[in-house]
Amino acid sequence: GGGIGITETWLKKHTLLYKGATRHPFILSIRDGTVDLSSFKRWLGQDYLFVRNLVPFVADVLQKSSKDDKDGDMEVVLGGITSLSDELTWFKNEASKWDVMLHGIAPQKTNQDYCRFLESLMSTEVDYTVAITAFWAIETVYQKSFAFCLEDGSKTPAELIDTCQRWGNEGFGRYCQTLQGIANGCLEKATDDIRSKAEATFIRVLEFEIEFCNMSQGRD
Ligand code: HMH
Repeated sequence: GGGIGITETWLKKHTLLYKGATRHPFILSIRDGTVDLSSFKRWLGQDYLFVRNLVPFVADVLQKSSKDDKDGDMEVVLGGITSLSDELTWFKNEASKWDVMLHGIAPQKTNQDYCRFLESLMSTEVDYTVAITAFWAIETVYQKSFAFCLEDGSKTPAELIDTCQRWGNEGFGRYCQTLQGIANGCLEKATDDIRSKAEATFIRVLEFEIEFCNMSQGRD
C-alpha cells in the first residue's frame, strides 16, 4: 500500500472513458432529478440479472485468490460475495416497490454481452491479476457513480436515495479501495504481458459500463 499504484495511473490515462462511465447521462439524470422512471425500472431489472451473473464470476475470483498465498485476499473477495447476496435481496425488495416483475425479465443484448465477457474471465487461462482488476473496476464504477448522486448539491429524488446509498456509502467505498490495493499489489508483481492484459480488461469493463447505462436509457 501507499503511493501511486498502477490502477491510479490507468484512471488518469483513461480519464475520458472513466468519466464516461462514472458521469454517464443516466447517472447525471439521477443526480439532477430528471431521471426517466422507465429507464430506472429498466436498469433495476437488467442490473438484477447482471448481479446474478456477477456471483459465479466473483466465486471464480475467490477460487483464484485461494491458490498460492494471496495474503488476506480471499477474505475480502468472500466479503464481496456476501455483499452480492445482500444486493440480490435488495433488488427483490426494490423491484416489488417499483412493480418490476423480476421473473419475467429477459436480459438485453448489452447485458448478455457483458455477462459473456464475465464468463470469458472465468477461464483457467485468465490470471488472478486480470480477474481481480476486472472485479475492482466493476465495483468501483458503481461506487463512484452513485456516491456522486449523494454529494452536496445533488438533487437525487428521495425515492432513489436508497439505491445510491447501496453503492455510494462509505463502507462500500472502503471496500473498493481495499480491492484497488489488492489489484495494485498483484499488478506490481505481474509480468508485462499480464499487466497489459489487465489494462485491456479494465478498458473493456469501462466500455461495458457505459453501454449498460446506454441500455438503461434505451439508447442501445
Ligand atoms: C452493471 N456494474 C453493473 N452492475 C453492478 N451492480 C455493478 C457494476 C456493481 O456491483
